[in-house]
Amino acid sequence: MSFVLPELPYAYDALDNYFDKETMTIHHQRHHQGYVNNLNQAVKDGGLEGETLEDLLRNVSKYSTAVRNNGGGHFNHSLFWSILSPSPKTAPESPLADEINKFFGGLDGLKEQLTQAGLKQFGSGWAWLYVKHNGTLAVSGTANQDNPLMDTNLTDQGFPILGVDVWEHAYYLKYQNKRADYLDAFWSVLDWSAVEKKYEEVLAAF
Ligand code: MN3
Repeated sequence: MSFVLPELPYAYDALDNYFDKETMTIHHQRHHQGYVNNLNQAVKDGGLEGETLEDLLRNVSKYSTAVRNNGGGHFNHSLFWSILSPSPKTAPESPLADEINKFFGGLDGLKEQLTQAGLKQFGSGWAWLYVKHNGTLAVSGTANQDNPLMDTNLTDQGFPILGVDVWEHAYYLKYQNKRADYLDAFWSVLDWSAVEKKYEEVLAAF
């Protein structure tokens, strides 16, 4: 069973005021498709057919760089598309909102920390809100296509529930070098109902 590119749950131009159609099309059809294709090849080369994506990432230190980069690329982008919406829920509710208040002093505090994690990432990478293995919430940035699921992350391990792509391919056509403007736009298309759903899935798996 090969990995497949998930369809976007909205049209390529649906987020157009914030994320333009051309960027969304290239990002999904070429970048993400490329990670899927290369992951399938890397899984075949490594004799890893049948492993779930999550299990590959949890044990990624044992596998090739191609599994790490492309498995991360597939997982990260699948999460990213799923938390965006043209008609987003603009703030979380309890219980996630309570935890955000507890760890970040409110939604604005979380947005500030995530934005800083994205801005500080030198070169390509991601900024994350994730649930640590002890159940607490945390923010981190990772390079390339790494994420908090990976066992190569020694200090920031857990289950990502919100990720924002800060590779230039995610914003350069519309925002050029202005990563801060792109990160600002991200909050306008982030659907908190999708993040709440991820959070509930993670808690249910504890
Ligand atoms: Mn990307």
